[in-house]
Amino acid sequence: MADLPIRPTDRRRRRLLASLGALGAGTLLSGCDWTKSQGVQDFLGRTEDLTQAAMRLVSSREALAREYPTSAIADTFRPNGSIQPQTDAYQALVDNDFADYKLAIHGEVANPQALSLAQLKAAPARTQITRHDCVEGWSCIGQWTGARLSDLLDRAQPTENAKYVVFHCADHLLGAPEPYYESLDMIEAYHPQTILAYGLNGADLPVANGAPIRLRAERQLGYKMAKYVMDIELVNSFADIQGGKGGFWEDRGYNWWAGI
Ligand SMILES: Nc1nc2c(c(=O)[nH]1)N[C@H]1C(S)=C(S)[C@@H](COP(=O)(O)O)O[C@H]1N2
Ligand SMILES: [Mo]
Repeated sequence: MADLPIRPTDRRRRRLLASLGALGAGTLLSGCDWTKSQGVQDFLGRTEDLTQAAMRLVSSREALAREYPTSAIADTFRPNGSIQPQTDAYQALVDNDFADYKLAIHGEVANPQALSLAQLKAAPARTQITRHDCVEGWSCIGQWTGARLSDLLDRAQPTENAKYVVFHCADHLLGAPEPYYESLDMIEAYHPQTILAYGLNGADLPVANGAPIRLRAERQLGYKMAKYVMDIELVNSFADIQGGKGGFWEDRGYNWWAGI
């Protein structure tokens, strides 16, 4: 019998495993890596065509992103994208130290929520030291503290129709008419390292990094981690939201699936 041809899915899996190995060996960076790391660039290039399904074949829904020792934390967490939202509404929140901030959780939920920052800080929390990987080719290690999204979603009680969690932000990146937004599926949203962070390196989250809260979804690339989250909407489809692709950068051509 002739050799069995390698199925495309096997080839993709093998390529993924190889790139995970390359990332591990070549890019164990401490602090911020300001150079365009070749490891990250190769990794991103090679994983671009991976589907979410292929990714899930090699990492379980519970697998944790790597966590680091405190010695690996960068002095300053490099800010990127919007660093100071320009709207009057956001400036008013800053001026009052976010005392008037309320996070709405709405859409496909049985029990909509409106949570103050104090309520978010009182919710079950997690602290994690992780490496953030931006598609622009830099990485940075920081310690994040925040409310576990799983607990907040449980309070809101997603309906049977809920397939995605959409994060609507305060900022208009690149002067866009509509604000930045991002989304996760329910598996990533319920992952134990998915938190709404209000703390960075033991202090309040700075405005440059997304105050008062920003998403951390540690198995995803940087652009998924929405800063300045103003409300969270559970939906069955992205079709009616902005460009319909599930995120600011997705509407401009990036992959929706940004798992690493
Ligand atoms: N609201 C909002 N969230 C955002 C962005 C942004 O411009 N606006 N940029 C994304 C990108 S590309 C990256 S790499 C990270 C940067 O987070 P940082 O500023 O804490 O480094 O935020 C992501 N989330
Ligand atoms: Mo990024």
